[in-house]
Amino acid sequence: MIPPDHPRYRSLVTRELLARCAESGVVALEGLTAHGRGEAFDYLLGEKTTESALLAERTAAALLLNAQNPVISVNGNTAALAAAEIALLQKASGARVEVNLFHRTEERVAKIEDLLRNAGVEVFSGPAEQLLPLSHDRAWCRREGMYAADVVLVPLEDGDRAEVLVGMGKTVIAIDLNPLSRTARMATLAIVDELTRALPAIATACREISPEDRVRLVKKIDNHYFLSMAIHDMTLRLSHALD
Ligand code: PTJ
Repeated sequence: MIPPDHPRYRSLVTRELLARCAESGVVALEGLTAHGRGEAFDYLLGEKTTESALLAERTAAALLLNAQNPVISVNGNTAALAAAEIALLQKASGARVEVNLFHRTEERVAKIEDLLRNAGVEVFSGPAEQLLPLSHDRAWCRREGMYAADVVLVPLEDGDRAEVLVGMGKTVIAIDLNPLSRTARMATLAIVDELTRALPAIATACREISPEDRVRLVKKIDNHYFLSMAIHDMTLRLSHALD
């Protein structure tokens, strides 16, 4: 039992949730270490959304709303942490939601799809094909889903798929607390923020963004700016950590 007055209450509850989801097979065991890496970077951000991350979130909203076939890709960690937030973002953006896994089994796909549906997500499912040029199981996706998408949101990605999707001419939005990760650097737009803060911020922006901003924000997306601002904010915080 985690006492609510524990100073790290939220973090501990989240870990407990992920441990339970690992036991049930929704989260891959490897997903627990991925979460730990994310937590470490979030410490460096002060566990809050920075100004530049908020701008990236508004830009992501513009990209999703301007897209013809936007797709939100969901893995085990994302489903466990943020199924309800995915449902809200789907409503606000009109994007398809598709499960795509690195540690893929049909059983895990079904469990994650069920979890999403129970949270109100309309899941784009059905038979997947090995359509992406990748030598691992993230290659499996749906022809009318991720394969046909023009904009793909990839939270907590594991690396080379972002590069492949960009190579296929797609716009890739990553959510990744690590601004040094391959995913963050390969993406068209990296949101360096924690998943459960980033998704509601994108959904809110989808509802509030003006038609002018929808055009203005996507005119010239400078991912280097977003990454360097995240590194700058982390460095600043580190240099004043013991003040
Ligand atoms: O469910 P599967 O089988 O598809 O597997 C999913 C994992 C997460 C295991 C897989 O994609 C993986 O191995 O990911 P990586 O390479 O560890 O990358 C995950 C990235 O997400 C890391 O850079 C973390 O810093 C970041 N991250 C972890 N938790 C969060 C996060 N970013 C934002 N919010 C978080 N909560």
